[in-house]
Amino acid sequence: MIEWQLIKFETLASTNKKALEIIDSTAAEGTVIIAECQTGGHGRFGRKWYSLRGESLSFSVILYPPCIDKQLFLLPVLTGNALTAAIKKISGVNALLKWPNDVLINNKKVCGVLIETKQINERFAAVIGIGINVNNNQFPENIADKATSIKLECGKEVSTDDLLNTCLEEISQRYKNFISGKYDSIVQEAKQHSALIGKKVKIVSADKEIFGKAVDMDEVGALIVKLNSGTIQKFTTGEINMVREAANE
Ligand code: BT5
Repeated sequence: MIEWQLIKFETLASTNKKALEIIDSTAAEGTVIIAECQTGGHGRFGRKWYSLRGESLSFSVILYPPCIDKQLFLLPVLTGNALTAAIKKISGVNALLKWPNDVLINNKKVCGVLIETKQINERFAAVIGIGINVNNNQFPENIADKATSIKLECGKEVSTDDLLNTCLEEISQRYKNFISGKYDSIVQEAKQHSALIGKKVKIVSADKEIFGKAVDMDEVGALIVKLNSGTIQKFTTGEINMVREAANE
């Protein structure tokens, strides 16, 4: 199991940014950077991540995965699995994984995951940034119709400390499987909680929009899509800007 070492800050621009900075100064595996308030939290492609003091949980976990091969695409998947399990344990609410990096409750986003990597000499480092809407009652107008919080879904306040500890326990268990090459257990778990498999999807990649049906996930966490043309295509995390359920498209 990972030995977690928590470093808490009152305010940071971004926990991922801080984690990437301290990796250079020998941060141990299992270092967790937590901020009560983030002033510049970000998602993928520089998109903004909203977090509020006292309502959101924002943290970044530093890991040094031994393999730097395509199995790394399983990191966001195992993280999503862990978050889904932690939310269920803490609140009883069922959450689903929206590949590649979102966790949804009732089709609304409750967590976002941003993984950033860095090569330091021979060592490969991964910063797993996690944002969870915990006790939020409302959201900025531009995300109000697509965001939710655990409290809004289960009807009660949730302790951010308990949630953090549960998330770390769940990540630890799954990272152990990852390290020992039990990739299949990660993929199987993700398939059980997938918000996309079996659904029509619209995938935005570079400037292209691709329509099809998500049919499966492969052994390294790539989404397998049957395109409307009939062709089967695999998508890996890095190349995708956005995936949306596309009921009527
Ligand atoms: C993500 O990006 O969902 C990854 C978010 C990761 C945030 C954590 S917080 C700790 C660590 N430090 C950081 O600086 N980041 C990480 P992406 O898939 O690009 O989604 C971003 C989009 O989600 C935005 O463009 C909004 O539409 C939406 N969004 C922003 N804030 C949200 C929120 N609080 N709840 C739900 N949706 C949100």
